[in-house]
Order: sequence, then structure tokens, then C-alpha cells
Amino acid sequence: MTVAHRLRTLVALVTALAVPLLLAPAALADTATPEQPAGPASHAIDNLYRAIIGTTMVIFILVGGWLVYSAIRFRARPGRPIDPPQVHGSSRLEWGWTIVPVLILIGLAGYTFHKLPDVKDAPSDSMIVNVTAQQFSFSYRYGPNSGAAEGKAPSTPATLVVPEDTPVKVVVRSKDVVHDWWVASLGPKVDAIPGQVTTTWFQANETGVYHGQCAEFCGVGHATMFITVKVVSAAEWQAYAGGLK
Ligand SMILES: [Cu+2]
Repeated sequence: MTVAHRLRTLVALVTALAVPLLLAPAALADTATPEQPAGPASHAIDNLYRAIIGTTMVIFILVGGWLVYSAIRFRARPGRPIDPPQVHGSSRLEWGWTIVPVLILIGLAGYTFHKLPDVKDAPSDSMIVNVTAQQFSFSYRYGPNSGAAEGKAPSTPATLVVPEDTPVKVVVRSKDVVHDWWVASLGPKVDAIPGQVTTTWFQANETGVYHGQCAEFCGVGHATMFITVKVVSAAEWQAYAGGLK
């Protein structure tokens, strides 16, 4: 092997490992985690994604790094035997590569079950908001624990207004086909299924406008099924709720 040939092999190996390592975090940041989690439910989801992505990235780097190291360190050289020492039938190794992945999976599963109540369980004193999905819009009606707004619809039908730091239980129904109510910054997605009542919850810890979108293909107007949640201060909420007709 000439020096130039060796150099080319080394560059190819490093590139093969570096490209996915450089691209993966950018791709994951864009797709896997909620943009700026704004409440306990979305924070719990974000923590879970980070735990899973972190664990898999560490494994990828360790295994990939070991592979590259071995390929370079133990490459064929004149005068060196081609076959490395054989490990077939080594029970110590086989137990090791069975038990370590099992422990990693048990750890991730345990962490997931630990976080799941934050994602799924609305506090019992939550403000209830009834969501009705139909082709091609979501409509809202305030329910119990929403004070003066109870029984009324938001003043702008497509904009759900809620107070900050208040748990909101979202009770979802569908008039026609399957839709999905999802505001990624606030909490998990929830399917709207004809004939069933499904629920999710969120608690926005900052005022602002949060955007979402129907997350289940429901027909030609699916792409126009936007969701807008406006989170206001307690004082603004009192004024808003009192003014609803
Ligand atoms: Cu849809």
C-alpha cells in the first residue's frame, strides 16, 4: 500500500463517520423534539426524546468509533496473519452483548414510564375545553372550571384563548372522520375519532400564541386545519371570559 493510498483510505473512513455525526443533530433538532416546550407535558416529551436520542448517539459514536479504530489499527499488513484471534463460543462476550442492551432498554423504559404521567394525566382541577373536529376546522367550547367562559365559545372561533399557568384538559370529538389536535409546544397529539371521546392536556407557562395543525390526514382541506392557542395573563383572561357571549 502506498502512502497516498493509505491517506485516501483514512480520509474515506473519517468522512464516512463524520457526515452522519454532523448531520444527525441538525436533523434531529428539526424533527424529533417539540419546538420550545412551553409546559410540563411538552417538557416531559422533550426530556424523553433527548434521553433516547442521547443514548442512541452515544452508542453510535462508541460503536462507530471502535469500528474505525479497529479498521485502522488492525488493517492488513505484510507479515501479519490475516485472521484475528477467534472469539466464537465465548460465553463472557455473548452474555455481555445480551445483558448490556437489555439493561439499556430497561433503563429507557423505566424513564419513559416515570415521565408518562406528566404527558398523559391532566390534573383533576383542569379547565375543560371541548374540541370538535370536522372537515376542515376545529371549534371550541369552554367547559367546567373555566369560570365565566363556561358553556361559551371563543370570540374568534378558530383561536382558543386560555389563561397561563392553568392546566387545560382538552376533550376531543369528531363529527366526521379521524383528525388530530396537536400543538407541539404545548403537549402530545390526540386523535379525534368519530364516536369516541379522547383527551389530552397542557399547561402553558408563558403567554403567547402557539400554533398547531391537524396531524391526521383527513381530506382535501387537511392542510388548512390550523390550530391557534392564545395564552393570556390571568387578568386578561378574566376580562376576556367576562366579555364572551
Ligand atoms: Cu386533518
